[in-house]
Amino acid sequence: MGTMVKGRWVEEDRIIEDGGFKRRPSVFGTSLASDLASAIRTEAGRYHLIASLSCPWSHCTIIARTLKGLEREVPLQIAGGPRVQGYPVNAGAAWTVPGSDHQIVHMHELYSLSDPNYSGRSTVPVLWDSVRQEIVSNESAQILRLFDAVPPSSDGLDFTLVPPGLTEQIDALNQRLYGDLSNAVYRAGLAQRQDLYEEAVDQVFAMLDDLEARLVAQRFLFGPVLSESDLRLLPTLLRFDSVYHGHFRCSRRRLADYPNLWAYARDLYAWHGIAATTDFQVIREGYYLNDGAGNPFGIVAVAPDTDWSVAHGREELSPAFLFARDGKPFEVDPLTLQRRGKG
Ligand SMILES: N[C@@H](CCC(=O)N[C@@H](CS)C(=O)NCC(=O)O)C(=O)O
Repeated sequence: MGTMVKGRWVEEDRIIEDGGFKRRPSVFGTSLASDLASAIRTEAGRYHLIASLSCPWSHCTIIARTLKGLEREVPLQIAGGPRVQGYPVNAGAAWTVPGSDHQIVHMHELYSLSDPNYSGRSTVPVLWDSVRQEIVSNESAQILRLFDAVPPSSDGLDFTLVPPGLTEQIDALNQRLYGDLSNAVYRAGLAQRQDLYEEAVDQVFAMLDDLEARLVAQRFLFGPVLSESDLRLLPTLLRFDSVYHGHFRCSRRRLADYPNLWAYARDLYAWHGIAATTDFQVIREGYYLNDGAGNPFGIVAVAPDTDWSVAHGREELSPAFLFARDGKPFEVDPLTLQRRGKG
């Protein structure tokens, strides 16, 4: 896969160094305007999310958009299809950039529209400002936090995934989830050296073992209340048995071999709107046809024989809660995202 040098696409891969996969830091959106979150609610249709259904970083922004009730405010453009020059924006067909007459086919064209001198990878997800004609952010962690800060609509549920008092712990766990699991599976799958591959695999399973133990007695990562860390973890679990176990050679165990983690993943999958953001066939095709070397004939693995809709039984541990913005938890029905009980 190529990259951008001074606003132009070059067919040169700079993601492998000394046999190991290095993901570059995102460069847009290093600091965001403080009024951006409220602008997202009040200026419906101004900001657009361009994201891929197979990419786990994209997936957590798509899930946050759904849980936060931003479908109308933030239109979604699905980037996907054969990667001729990186990600196509519209399955290879022309796409009119919102707020302009520009027609583009590849993601990298959006990057050079935003910054004609851009050098770096043209990754998804991207949050696009159709008024200023620029990328607001190309970092999923930042987009996720931004969506969380958007005030609720008049009839929407007011909650936060990052309550005051828990921010540091959430940040610390997110960092481990990224380094030891969500990005480590890529380091395993894209490694060009046996030792680096094995090191990454060891990290992945040490982290899964930790998470399994953490989830024995509590419903979510921070107890009975859903937090941002749960949303950061879920996309990797959704892809584990379908893709990472086989294609990325994280083959020591399957998600389905971890009773608590597997039930936890099904619990989250059942939350309002999340299943509809998940297309396992598109996920498998996205990876097997585009990500990772060693699949010269483009064979897409068949789906594992696991059923995401089997009852998870996690309500026996506790009801499900969300945090109000003042940090007080309140009970919700995960299936409808409606408040339960009084208040
Ligand atoms: N730090 C970024 C990473 C995003 C990322 O690496 N996305 C991958 C797809 S899963 C991508 O767009 N790769 C294309 C490329 O590197 O050229 C984020 O979390 O938003």
